[in-house]
Amino acid sequence: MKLFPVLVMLTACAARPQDLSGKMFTFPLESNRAHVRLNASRLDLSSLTLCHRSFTDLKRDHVLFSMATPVHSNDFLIFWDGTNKEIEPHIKDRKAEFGGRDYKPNMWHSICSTWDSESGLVQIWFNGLPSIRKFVSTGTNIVGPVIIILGQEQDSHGGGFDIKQSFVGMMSDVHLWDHILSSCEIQNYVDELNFTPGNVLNWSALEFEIIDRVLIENKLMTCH
Ligand SMILES: *[C@@H]1O[C@H](CO)[C@@H](O)[C@H](O)[C@H]1NC(C)=O
Ligand SMILES: *[C@@H]1O[C@H](CO)[C@@H](O)[C@H](O)[C@H]1NC(C)=O
Ligand SMILES: [Ca+2]
Repeated sequence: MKLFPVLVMLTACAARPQDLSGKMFTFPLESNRAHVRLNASRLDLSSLTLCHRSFTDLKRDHVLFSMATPVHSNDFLIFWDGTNKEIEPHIKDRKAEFGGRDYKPNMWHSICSTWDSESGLVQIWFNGLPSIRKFVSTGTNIVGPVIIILGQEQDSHGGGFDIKQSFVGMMSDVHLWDHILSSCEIQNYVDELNFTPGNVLNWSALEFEIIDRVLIENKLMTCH
């Protein structure tokens, strides 16, 4: 009899989106468990833009964003390859490699990635600087019961974490749109000016669940 009100309360908490403006997730230790699971409200994407800011001192491989479906564990993954010093967007288990980016430790980096299923082209904007557009995967949408995770890289749908690919540091301003943003919209995101929040993932109305040691803290600002 006592269970009923408790269950109602938990459901209400899980369903309520939170405004994380001015906040960040802090991933304070290396683990194969700590992560944040995000709930996307709609998913059938024929094109997309993902933007996020991250701050780390990791030199090894690490994940920045991991979206898996039962069919593709790397349906949409943003990964830093520490050996080859490349940012790698993976789409439908295929990857493109972008080297030559000044991915300095201990500072915020804004990374936006765009992809379109018709052309199959992926492009990244690293701190507002565009890459070339490379072919990765064409034809089919990203569709289905997706699981989106920050902090860990999925080798299976919702699991298969590897401590050597985990993220340690801070992450903020994660937005996902179901279309390709213009370069001006991306620049506004990078400069933290007015931009339309993501309509798939909206940092100002984020539904998420924290598993293990991840904290929500005020975003670090530099003193002007
Ligand atoms: C995600 O959010 C949608 C819309 O609010 C909701 O219907 C769905 O049950 C949620 N899914 C999970 C796994 O929490
Ligand atoms: C994002 O969330 C904010 C705060 O809840 C809301 O005002 C805005 O309309 C949302 N934007 C989108 C595109 O969902
Ligand atoms: Ca892995």
